[in-house]
Amino acid sequence: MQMTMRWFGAKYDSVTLEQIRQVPGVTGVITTLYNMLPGVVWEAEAILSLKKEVEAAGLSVAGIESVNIHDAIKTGGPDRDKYIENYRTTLERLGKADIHLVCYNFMPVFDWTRTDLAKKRDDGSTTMAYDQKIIDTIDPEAMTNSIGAQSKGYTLAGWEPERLAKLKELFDMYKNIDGEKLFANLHYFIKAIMPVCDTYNINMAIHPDDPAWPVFGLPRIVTDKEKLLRLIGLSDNERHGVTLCTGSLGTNPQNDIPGIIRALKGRIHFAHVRNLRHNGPGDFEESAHLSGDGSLNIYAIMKALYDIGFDGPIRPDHGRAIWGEKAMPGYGLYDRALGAAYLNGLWEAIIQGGQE
Ligand SMILES: [Mn+2]
Repeated sequence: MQMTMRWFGAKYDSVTLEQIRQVPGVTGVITTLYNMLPGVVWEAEAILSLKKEVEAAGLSVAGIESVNIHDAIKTGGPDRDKYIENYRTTLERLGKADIHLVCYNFMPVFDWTRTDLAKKRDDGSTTMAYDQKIIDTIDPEAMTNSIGAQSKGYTLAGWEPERLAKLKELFDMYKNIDGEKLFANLHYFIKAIMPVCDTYNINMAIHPDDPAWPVFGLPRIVTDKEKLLRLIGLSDNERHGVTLCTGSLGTNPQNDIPGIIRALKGRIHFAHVRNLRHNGPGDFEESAHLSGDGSLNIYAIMKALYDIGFDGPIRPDHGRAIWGEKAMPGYGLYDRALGAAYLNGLWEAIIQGGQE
């Protein structure tokens, strides 16, 4: 595996490439052209200059998270072929720039949902949290406004204000889209892009839905082992794979994550490994990575990844806000660096333990 951290670009991120370079064992970043709205074709020059900037800092571009999918593709709208063609062109340009991993999601309207971006924990740190009881009392607009108000001025990934300004329109687009239609639209998209992925050796890694159940009545199709296996079955092509996100799948305590990892052998192209603590049904908060701080067994997760021969990038995903750091919620340097070091330690112990 390759240990990485997400980096949003010099204009958007409070963390620098120079800082990331000093986290032991981190050799690459997962990045994106953060100002690109879903549907637009990425300029080859912009891709190359991003790559040059990362490499000048002594790191590699291990993958792109994300190239976002236009709502016309997700809803199967009349102009979806135009947007799929744009997506194919972007993939082609990424491939030509020697970038071979793309993470994306197929969630309607919202990329991810939280009710609190800075919940205070006992140790004085703050973290992102979700409570279904709160969601049940508000409407999507109230949640969007509350997320915006808590974002500390940062643009949050997947919460593009330009898109969410048209929230009502977006919900109307998905009015007649149930899980089956969404799944069929994903199938159409995968079939259309696989030939380009073959030509340029690009692994596509779909991110699970977060949280792993329907929010505001919007359908969810990537939430558990059964759905993941059905999804993988859409194409025999191994380039069609998943981002194994423990924090998203882990929102449902019924999900046996090491079991899911073993079932997806060969199709996990990218891993987000973090922990969370369940406080009650539909109520969780993002904890420190350490197994003892949350509800997931992170050792068992890393061991399962090792056992299936996982060799893609891993990132510690989110972190808590600690030591007074001012950063985008979930994406400060300190706790993610602790997370990366911990995951690297587990990996080393697994390898060395196996040699005894
Ligand atoms: Mn994730």
